[in-house]
Amino acid sequence: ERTVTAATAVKPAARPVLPSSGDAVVDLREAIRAKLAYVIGRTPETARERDWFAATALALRDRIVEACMAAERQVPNKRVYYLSLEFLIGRLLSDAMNNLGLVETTRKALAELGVELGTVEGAEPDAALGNGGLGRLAACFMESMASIGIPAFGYGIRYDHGLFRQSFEDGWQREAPETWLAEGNPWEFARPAATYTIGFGGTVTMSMVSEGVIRRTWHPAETVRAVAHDVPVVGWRGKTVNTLRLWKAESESPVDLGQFNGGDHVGAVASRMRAEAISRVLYPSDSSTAGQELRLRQEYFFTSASLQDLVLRHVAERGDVRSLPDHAAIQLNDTHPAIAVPELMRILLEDHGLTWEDAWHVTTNTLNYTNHTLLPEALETWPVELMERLLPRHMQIIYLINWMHLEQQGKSGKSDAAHLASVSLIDESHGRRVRMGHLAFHGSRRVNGVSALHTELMRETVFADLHALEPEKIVNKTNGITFRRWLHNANPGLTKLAVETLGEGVLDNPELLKGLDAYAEDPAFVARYASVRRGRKEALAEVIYDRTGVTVDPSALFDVQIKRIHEYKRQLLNVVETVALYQAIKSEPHRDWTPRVKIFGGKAAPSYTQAKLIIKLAADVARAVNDDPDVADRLKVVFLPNYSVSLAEVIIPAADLSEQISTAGMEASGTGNMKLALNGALTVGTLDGANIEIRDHVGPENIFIFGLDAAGVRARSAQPHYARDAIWNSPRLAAALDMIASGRFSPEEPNRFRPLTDDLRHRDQYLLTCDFDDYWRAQREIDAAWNDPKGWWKRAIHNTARMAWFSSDRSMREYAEEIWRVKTA
Ligand code: B1H
Repeated sequence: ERTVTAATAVKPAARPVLPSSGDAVVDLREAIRAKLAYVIGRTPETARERDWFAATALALRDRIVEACMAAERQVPNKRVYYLSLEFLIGRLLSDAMNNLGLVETTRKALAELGVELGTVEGAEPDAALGNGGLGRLAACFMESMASIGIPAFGYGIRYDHGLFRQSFEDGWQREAPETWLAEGNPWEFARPAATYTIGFGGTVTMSMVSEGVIRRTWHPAETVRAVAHDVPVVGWRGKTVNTLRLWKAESESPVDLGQFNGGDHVGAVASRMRAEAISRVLYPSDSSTAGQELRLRQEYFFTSASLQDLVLRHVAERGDVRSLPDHAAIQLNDTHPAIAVPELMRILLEDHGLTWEDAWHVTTNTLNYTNHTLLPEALETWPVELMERLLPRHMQIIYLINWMHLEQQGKSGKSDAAHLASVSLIDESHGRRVRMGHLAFHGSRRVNGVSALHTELMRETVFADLHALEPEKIVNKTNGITFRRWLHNANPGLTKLAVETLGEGVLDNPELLKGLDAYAEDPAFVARYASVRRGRKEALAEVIYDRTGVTVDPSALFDVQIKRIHEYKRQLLNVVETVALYQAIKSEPHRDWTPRVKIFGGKAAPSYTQAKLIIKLAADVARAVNDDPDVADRLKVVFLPNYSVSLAEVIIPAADLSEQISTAGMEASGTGNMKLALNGALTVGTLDGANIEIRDHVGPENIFIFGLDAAGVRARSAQPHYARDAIWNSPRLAAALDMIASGRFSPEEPNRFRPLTDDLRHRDQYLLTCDFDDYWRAQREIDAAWNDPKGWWKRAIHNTARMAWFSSDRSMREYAEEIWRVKTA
């Protein structure tokens, strides 16, 4: 299956380059000491935490390189290329140590140097090169591909600034730039040799190559260089090392000396600034499109660099570009790289001289597309006028693809205007715009959704007409999460308990977690499981106190909603229920209310006014509730600032209850829901996204489902005045809304929350009012369940035991078999 070619004939060293003392701890200790001295330029006495982190990361990176070289360097039969504008990888140190089996070795090596491992881990900045679930999924997939032996490259952008840092000023979100690269990145290798030229703008000329054969050539007006920076991704037990290749934008000429010498010092670097702007910052919008020119430049920049790179590699290894589909599978993570369709066509036509038919065959047998959302505001379309200006050749190719596509419809007798308008790659309903979803769909071999429900809705809604033309094209690939990060690393206590109960094998095969079902009522096991949770809750209580000043009782129910702030995710439903609960406690202060801590975390897009107001409401409600002596310790509300991957790793093992309460049909999958259930939090959720499959796996008795399902949402949305009616029928909801609208939580600005309450009363697009009463019912059922600890722990343990299917290893095996047709190790 694997062959060696001339390109790799020079055998690299198969053994470590450094001499070994025979003692792993001593070797690593000395390696770290050497990095500190010779790379960082510090002594153990003068080193800061950040220096120790860099030295440790550099020493471990050597081990990753050695693992990579130790494996025979052969050309794999087929590689996967995962193109994503986002990779939300977070910290890499514990990942690397764990997968190399070096956690204890590193701990001891650092201890001998007088440094604590936890401190060093804490000094690593998060690589927040993503917004939320879509970017984190790409990171989990990269780790899983390396762990199950799929040869893969991830391709993305090396943003100087990842997702903004969030703080609260009197409860209002403030954004500050994130600076993860300020002190360099010890994990990456700059690869200036892998540099490509990316064009923008300009003109297209035509020339006659031979009788009747016309060649079009693009002459860009502006060019930018894409420089590769590689981060090695080491798999479980160090088996495979893959590469995350991130492109940095650089100018062709750093400074215009003529302008500089003429005294225009700013103008002299203007074109450099314009070029470098492309990889400067991650767009902070999740589930909606930015729609700006710079965003399209980012999309084309990284897509073109990635395709040039992989085509060059293919031709070097195999000689003929026509065999690309046999040796490469390209996955487009949402439509952000959908420009790959015309760009691959252009490369094949212009650089390799393929005929249109051959180029189309190669393209549509190499590309695949994952859709992540059906929300209309997130479906990318670009104005034709902008595309013509920025990417004139691509626009021509898109027109030609579309012309042939529509022509084909005519030939099959489907030429009515409504059908053609619906399947066309160009939307002509409000100005002319290119539909990137349609383009990706038409140019791909397989198109997948990310949960069973979402995939079904894709077939029924946005892609219904395209689906009818090619009914085999859409497949489902339910999302997953990497258990190495979200169980083994984030929750070592629970992992140790699982290993001691089930054996080491559970680390390699999560299906063995099912064995925990037998212990769900075993008093000794339950006591240990509960004590692990208690430890994590105490740790989280400390973090909460440090970051918010609020004291919480670790024996209370920790009720967690952590995710991007978005109206469809309905944090507002949770806050309104909090207000209703507050009113109920106030009116019966002596009842035995179940003590709860409502914990929120998540960022709002900086321009998303309504989402920011929801954060402010949560903060104002928190202030009122936390200070009210009538409530005492029975209800606390906290909003942790700057939610991130590393904060998620602290919150998730401490959660008792997981809030997954999106409007049914709107959350494509969710992956936080999987992380929380795996760690034993019970879910309160709607029948949306992967919640449905989680229910199927953990059992309906171990999850709290409420509210309308997707069909119910569709039906209710069609009814006039549904919000008014729902509020009329729910005195509890009406009272909570009145309290918020009255200014009770914002006496300094009584009308502050009117935009929220008015919207609920008059529009309520996300049907919060319709689901409120059933949500309240579910929450009170949860109160009662919490008061039966045996029953609660039994359910929690069943959750941990039955979540194995949600491993991203399973997702990646499904992609490998059914989409990529690539062998796993
Ligand atoms: C998801 C996005 C997204 N879906 C546009 N769509 C973006 C759309 O910057 N943009 O323009 C950024 C992100 N993100 C999420 O993907 C879904 O909402 C989740 O339900 C899903 O679990 C996740 C991974 O599939």
